[in-house]
Amino acid sequence: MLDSLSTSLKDALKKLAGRTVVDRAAVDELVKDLQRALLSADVNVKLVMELSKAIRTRSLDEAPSKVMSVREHVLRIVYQELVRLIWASTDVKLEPQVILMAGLQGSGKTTTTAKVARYFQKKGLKVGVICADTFRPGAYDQLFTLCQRINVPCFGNPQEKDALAITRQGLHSFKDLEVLIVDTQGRHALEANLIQEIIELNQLVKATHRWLVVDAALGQQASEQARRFHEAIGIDGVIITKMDGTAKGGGALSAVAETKSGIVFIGQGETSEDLERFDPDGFISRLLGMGDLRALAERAEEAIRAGDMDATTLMKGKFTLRDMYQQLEALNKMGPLKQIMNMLPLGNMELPEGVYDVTSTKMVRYRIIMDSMTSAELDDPSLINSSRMQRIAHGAGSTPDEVRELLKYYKLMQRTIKGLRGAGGKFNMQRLMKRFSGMQ
Ligand SMILES: Nc1nc2c(ncn2[C@@H]2O[C@H](COP(=O)(O)OP(=O)(O)O)[C@@H](O)[C@H]2O)c(=O)[nH]1
Ligand SMILES: [Mg+2]
Repeated sequence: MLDSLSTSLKDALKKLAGRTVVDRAAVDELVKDLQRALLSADVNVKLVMELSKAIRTRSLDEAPSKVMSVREHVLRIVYQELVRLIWASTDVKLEPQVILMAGLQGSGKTTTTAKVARYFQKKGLKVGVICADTFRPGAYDQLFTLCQRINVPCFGNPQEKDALAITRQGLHSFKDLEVLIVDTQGRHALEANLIQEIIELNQLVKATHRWLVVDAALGQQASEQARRFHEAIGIDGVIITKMDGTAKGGGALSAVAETKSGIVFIGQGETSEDLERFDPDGFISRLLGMGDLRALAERAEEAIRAGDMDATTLMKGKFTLRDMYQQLEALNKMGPLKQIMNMLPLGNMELPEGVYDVTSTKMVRYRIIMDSMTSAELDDPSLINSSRMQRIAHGAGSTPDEVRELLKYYKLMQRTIKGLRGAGGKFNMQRLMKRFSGMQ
């Protein structure tokens, strides 16, 4: 999907690799490349200009963190601005609901109706589909066949010309099902009677959601449809179809986002499986070829939950061996520490090299050593003199050297924490992580 856009964005960013300073010429060149890529994906000129301006100013004005390379610094900004450009996603609740599908003829409504039915079916809900298209010949057969393939009941009546009557019957006969999806008719243009019919259908079915289906090939023109249907029935979600077949998807996405209608799904193929939940973060990450970052951010969040880091203790200035262990445990859950630290927006903080060196095997050893310390020693490691060290080592089947190493590491961590507190005023791991996940 959007392969050429993705390739040109990645190429543009590649040019920054190995640079040590963010200079104006490099940023200008990057911005020009980005503009070219976005415009050829049919993104609106005004949006492209706004985006370029934001990227240029932020890249030059914001101080790059010492632990981030120039490329990472700019990549992060490009990423955030692109997400902002298409930031429009909506919730899909897994509960009983009626969904009205709107859109012009040929946009992919019927195909998408089956895809959406399949989506809810896979989530374990009882789904039924109603064919309210009495305009297009063969509309019922088309929907019926698609539904048959995925084993979803389809209600319709090719003899009946009144869409409201069919829908009324459909609602009645499917009253025991949980999710009902109503496929409606579309004409070639936004005709007044088409709009009138969908208004009446919407009132009749008391739709929980009104989703608009638009063809990605429309590019930025998608916004006109989104606006018209929104005025009529209050569109609360857009599905962009045929992303697999056009280079203009970027235009459709940004145009729809601009109308403030959330994008629910993206269709990218003709079978009922070719539907993807739209999520701006993941989408842009993949576009820029940085899928890992998101996964990493998710792991960071999990670690916060699991590690239960007590930021307040750290703030109060007391940092015990117990705290250290907790920190290490939490950080280790996230994967290679160094990689994570490189991505954290730590300002101009430089972490001592040794902080990265604790492996999980080491941690197990440290845990055993700490288990043979007394409570008082854990709270106040300065109590540990050489005779205590002997005792601890003996109890843990270890050597005094290893105990000394643990204490040395503890001091290093303590200094680091103090440094963080001094540098940032406030040290709050949770906040740090939040900022980190904000750049997913
Ligand atoms: N490649 C591709 N084709 C699609 C997609 N969605 C729909 N189509 C095709 O677009 C054509 C029109 O789709 P249809 O569902 O009948 O549109 P409707 O008139 O809005 O109901 C059909 O040939 C579909 O197979 C998609 O995401 N990708
Ligand atoms: Mg149709």
